[in-house]
Amino acid sequence: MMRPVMRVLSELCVKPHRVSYKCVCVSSPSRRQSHSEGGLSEVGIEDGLPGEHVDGEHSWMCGSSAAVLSAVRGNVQVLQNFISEDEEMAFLKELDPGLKRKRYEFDHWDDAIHGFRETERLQWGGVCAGVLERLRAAAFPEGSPLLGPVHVLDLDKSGFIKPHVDSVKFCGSTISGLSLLSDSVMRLVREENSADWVDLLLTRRSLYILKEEARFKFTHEILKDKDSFFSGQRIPRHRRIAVICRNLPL
Ligand SMILES: O=C(O)CCC(=O)C(=O)O
Repeated sequence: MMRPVMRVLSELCVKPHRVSYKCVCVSSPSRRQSHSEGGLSEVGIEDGLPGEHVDGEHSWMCGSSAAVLSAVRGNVQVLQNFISEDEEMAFLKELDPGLKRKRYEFDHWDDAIHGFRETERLQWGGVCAGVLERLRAAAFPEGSPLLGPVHVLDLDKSGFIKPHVDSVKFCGSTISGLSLLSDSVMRLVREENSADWVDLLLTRRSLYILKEEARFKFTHEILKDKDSFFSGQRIPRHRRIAVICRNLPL
């Protein structure tokens, strides 16, 4: 029987997506690479296109074209240093004892995620409850009904999340997650044209917000350590814990 927690990622919110992203770009695109064969080009930090970046987004977002960046702009955001080191410690203190009693799983039934353990949590201690209040205020429209339990996803250093599209059936317009313990790269690839991609640099202690089209018209994934590059720069992936909130469908 499927355990209740497994339903959160696999049944309620995630529809695994097996379209051939890999043949487009197996490793993170790099400025040093030629993308002519795969038809990829990159708009990133050093392209000298100041008009393509707003509010310092070049430090956390790059993509295959100015058009794809425009398409997701407004529906993706990464707020760096959203929590302090002390707040990160508070989450670890609450979460680690429970997580450490579980084993990382490497053979998920639907193959969407590899090397993970997870839990849900409804009640939080003071510091974490305060951070979650801040997260909700930053990420969700006022009054938007939220999925009660917060989803906690612990990826082993060798773990990764494959490209998938979130199901609209059980989750609303927005997903927002805190990244603890490690930087990572989240890649979005347009479902209808896999040459269109956007990479988000999720720095340790940042908050990401994904909304609307960015969730439903693009797949998202967390890159494995060996593929973890952002705008040509290596982003080592260590163990990473994501604390994820979602709203309910209207
Ligand atoms: O680990 C993360 O932050 C991403 C989780 C995810 O892909 C999802 O919940 O759909």
